Amino acid sequence: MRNDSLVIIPTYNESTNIVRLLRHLMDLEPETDVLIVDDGSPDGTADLVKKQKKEFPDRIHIIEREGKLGLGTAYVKGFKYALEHDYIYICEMDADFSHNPSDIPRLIDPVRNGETDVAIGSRYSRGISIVNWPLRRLILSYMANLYARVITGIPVKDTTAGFKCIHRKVLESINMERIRSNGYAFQIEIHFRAWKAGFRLKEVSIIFREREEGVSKMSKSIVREAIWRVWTLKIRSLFGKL
Ligand SMILES: Nc1nc2c(ncn2[C@@H]2O[C@H](COP(=O)(O)OP(=O)(O)O)[C@@H](O)[C@H]2O)c(=O)[nH]1
Ligand SMILES: [Mg+2]
Repeated sequence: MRNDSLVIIPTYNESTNIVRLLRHLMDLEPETDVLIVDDGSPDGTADLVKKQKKEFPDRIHIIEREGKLGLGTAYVKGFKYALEHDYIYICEMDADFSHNPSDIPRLIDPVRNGETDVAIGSRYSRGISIVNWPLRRLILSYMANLYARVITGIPVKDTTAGFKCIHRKVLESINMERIRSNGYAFQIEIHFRAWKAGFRLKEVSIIFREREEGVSKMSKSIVREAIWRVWTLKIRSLFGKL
């Protein structure tokens, strides 16, 4: 019997984080299952996951892809897996401890008790709760969020948040084949589609910490994608073609 919640974690070269993270997640109460979507990490992340899986064969799952195909398509794979395997509460999370695994129950709870359909771990709902980011990165993220919010109208402060819990009915209503974004824009797109479909979004304040191990995979092209993508989303929705 599987648990009713699944935490999906895309990974690319997270060997310095993944073992500790999985241990932490396996200790959570109530229990949740975990799905790692690894893009053929050259550092052997997938092998470490498979080793841990031996201890928790029913709770740790892994999808291995051939190469670095991006965050968006990794999540789409993960969402499809979650729906096929009847999970009800489906979470997104990074592997680098920027998201505190202990916050997972705080995201699942409001969805489970019917308070909201999507619970978003927010860095901007109570001032700014980000630790160890250089000012440049903070300003970039803050401005990107403001920009995305003003253009799309999504009623949340942290539109690019990658830490959340989504009820399966939201994912069932979204046509995954139409999702085109791959980086930060992917998070904006999920929030936009959920909100336009009439679902409720709620921000849960979290503290976000910059990774201490491994390296960031953010790139200029991911930022550029987000700049354009908000306009396409907005315009398509105006013409009823989301
Ligand atoms: N499967 C997969 N995971 C990725 C890819 N790019 C980034 N990730 C993972 O996505 C999460 C967030 O990426 P990160 O590099 O920390 O981005 P940042 O937090 O914006 O600096 C981490 O768990 C990464 O390992 C990718 O192309 N494929
Ligand atoms: Mg990170």
